[in-house]
Amino acid sequence: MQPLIITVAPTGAEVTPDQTPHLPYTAEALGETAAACRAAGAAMIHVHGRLADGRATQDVETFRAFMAAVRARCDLIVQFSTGGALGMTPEERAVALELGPEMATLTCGSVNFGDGVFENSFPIMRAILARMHEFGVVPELELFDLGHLDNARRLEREGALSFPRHVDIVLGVPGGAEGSVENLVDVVRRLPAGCTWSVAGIGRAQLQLAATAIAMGGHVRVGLEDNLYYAKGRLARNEELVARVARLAGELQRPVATPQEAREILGLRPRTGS
Ligand code: KMH
Ligand code: ZN
Repeated sequence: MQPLIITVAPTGAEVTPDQTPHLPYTAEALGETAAACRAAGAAMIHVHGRLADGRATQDVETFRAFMAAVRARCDLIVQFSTGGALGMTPEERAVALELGPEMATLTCGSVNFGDGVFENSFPIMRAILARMHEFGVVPELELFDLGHLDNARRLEREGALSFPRHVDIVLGVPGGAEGSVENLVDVVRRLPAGCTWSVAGIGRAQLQLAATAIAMGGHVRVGLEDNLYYAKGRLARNEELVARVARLAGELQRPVATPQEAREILGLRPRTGS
């Protein structure tokens, strides 16, 4: 099996600072969290922007400062969100790609998201992909529902996307595919040859699906964007969630990837300087 790539999604767009004292929503806090998660075993960081008061933003200058704060402290792969927050326009979501992060997410279809809708029509997906191509950003395909893989294959047939790709299977969003081992196995079984994959289990599904992915040879995403708790009633710090996955991998005799090993696995260029 490949070394395990652990991605941390430390902030997201929907979690608010009043829900947890551990949300790193400033550049300084994000940088410190990145360094702590790197030390705990993470290889990649999934970045959302926040304003000083904690509100979500996809603004270029915020992403510039957040990326610099991470890069000043560690060598994690920096992956930008293009999902942003519910209700943002596609242009707003994709504007910071001009900074050329190594990777960015592409959600492969619309999905109910709590009481709202996370909108990803084909025109939106094509526009975000075109911007990624323009700035040489490698997409990570986010699948929130079982038909999203079929949407990605349609984009491939159109020539907008090529496989194999790295795919993140997000399970347990209220409105998306349930966070079950059955759903994970179903999607993994249908992935095109050569794809690598990770699972992001939402809420209580995070731990069980992380353990399953380690055993299956996949990769894992954890963090407060997806799950606020370390255990019932006990709020988590991002680095604790990363460290627990790294320990589980150790018990299962699966090595944990450094960022440079993860770059090789994901076909990214080796990082030189900042
Ligand atoms: N905030 C969610 C509506 C992504 O980062 O690419 C979408 C999201 C996906 O978080
Ligand atoms: Zn996200």
